[in-house]
Amino acid sequence: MTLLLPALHGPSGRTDSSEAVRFGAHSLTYAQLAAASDALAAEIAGAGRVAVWATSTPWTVIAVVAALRAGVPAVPLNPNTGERELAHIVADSAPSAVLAGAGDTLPPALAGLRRLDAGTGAISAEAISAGAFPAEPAPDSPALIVYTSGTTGPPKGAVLPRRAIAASLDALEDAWRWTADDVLVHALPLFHVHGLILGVLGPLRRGGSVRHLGRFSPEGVARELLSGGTMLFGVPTMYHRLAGALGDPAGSGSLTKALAGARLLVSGSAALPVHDHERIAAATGRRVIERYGMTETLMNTGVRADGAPRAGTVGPPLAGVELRLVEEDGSVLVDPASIGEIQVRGPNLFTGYLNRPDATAAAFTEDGFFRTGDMATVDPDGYVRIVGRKATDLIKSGGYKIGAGEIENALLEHPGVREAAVTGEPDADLGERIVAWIVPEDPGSPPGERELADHVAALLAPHKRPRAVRHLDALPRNDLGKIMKRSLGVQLPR
Ligand code: MCA
Ligand code: AMP
Repeated sequence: MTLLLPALHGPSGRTDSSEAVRFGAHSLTYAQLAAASDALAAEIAGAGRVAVWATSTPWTVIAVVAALRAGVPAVPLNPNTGERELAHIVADSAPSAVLAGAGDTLPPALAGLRRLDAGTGAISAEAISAGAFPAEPAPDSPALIVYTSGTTGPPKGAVLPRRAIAASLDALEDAWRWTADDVLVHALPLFHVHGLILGVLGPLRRGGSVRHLGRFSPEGVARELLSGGTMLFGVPTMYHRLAGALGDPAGSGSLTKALAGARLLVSGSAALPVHDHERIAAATGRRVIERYGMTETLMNTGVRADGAPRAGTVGPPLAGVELRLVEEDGSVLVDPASIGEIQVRGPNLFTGYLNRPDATAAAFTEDGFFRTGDMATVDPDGYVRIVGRKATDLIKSGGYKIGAGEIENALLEHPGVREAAVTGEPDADLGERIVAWIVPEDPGSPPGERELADHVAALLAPHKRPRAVRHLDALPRNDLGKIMKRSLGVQLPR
């Protein structure tokens, strides 16, 4: 059976001293990562599911690799998650333990769980004895459960099987000629697909390495790319900030050199504006390539390393991915140049939403295609162009997907809010910024912008906080009482 991480768990794994991961001054070789994760795996073997306190540290890598080694599904948790969202995720995923770093302080919502700290301790002699770990679990067995927002209600847990991770990473290997010699640089959070699966499991599956910046900064990107980094992964907000830094006369020299010298600059999670593409190309002579994915589908399309990057396109379907555009009535588009919803099928897909058979059934067509909700056209050479989203109630801000409904519910819990509607507005840095339209309980003393932002951050997560609050006397509603968001000046998909 093919192993998910052969470089760590295979008979000819990399037990040498080559670097696997580096976070600032803290790095782990393949041998150290294998020993530390095996030690933790021995402790969690047989557990039903484990949560991982997914800080941007080597502890998260050890914990996730340990869970994969033990064949125990892992639920990565955003350490900034607010109390309401965290309580939902814990109740829904019912982990039997939480894996964290030794110094981490965990919130009360996790207090009832057995805590195991990821350490760099070596595996015990007993655990190392033959049979301590199961063989590679079945390809369809769950590896990770990643929570993702929908238009309404709390986030849903997307169950990602091992075969989806392996298939998607191998399709990227093919598209990008990704090898063990690559050193990936990024600063993405480790509780989503982009940062964790592509950004950590990607290098580990290839036997290469990753350098995580801890926190994004153009200086950090320049430093790591100039000292051996070959690839950069980021969300459009990061490329927007890099484009800005390139235009800054003070210190842009090393960044220009760093970006110009990288083998591959890859953007994903949201659309990279053409303006930022062009600013980076003009300053460095290098073009950023885009790939298109989703928590539920992992990666669907991508511009190939030897392909022609074109601003505004996300490239052709990756190996093994069937992609089609459909009309509103579900019929497959005959003219791909007209706009349709993207549907995908392939080994890269999730198996369903945890505890949500209704949502899972609604997400798939009868013939097994996943309805992405993304609207696109296809160029004559097969390059996909995403032109918008079906749902206006999904907001992409800083590369995070956020449902308007969950923020509206949180706002309505504030005593000063009588009615609330949330929209996304174009934002040069974040792509979209969250705007809250509220009818205050007392128009004479409405809750302040900061107060509402803190309220949402504490209940849900800081990236879900409104960046602007607008007061209204009443929300515009149609005859059925439904809020007419178009009247709030929301930018709808073209
Ligand atoms: C701010 N903060 C607060 C508040 N305001 N905390 C509590 N209450 C508040 N009111 C904190 C934040 O938690 C954060 O803390 C810090 O202040 C800065 O927050 P913010 O300004 O919002 O963010 P930023 O620093 O400007 O971040 C921009 C970013 C970020 C770095 C681009 O948005 C980001 O990392 N985006 C990546 C999203 C991503 O990975 N998406 C992938 C999912 P602290 O300092 O502790 O952080 S999509 C996916 O996976 C699919 C498959 C795909 O296609 O890729
Ligand atoms: P998430 O559900 O957080 O994984 O986000 C997935 C969504 O991000 C997709 O459905 C798209 O709307 C969007 N997305 C991801 N990559 C791209 C891209 N390269 N260009 C445009 N949108 C993207």
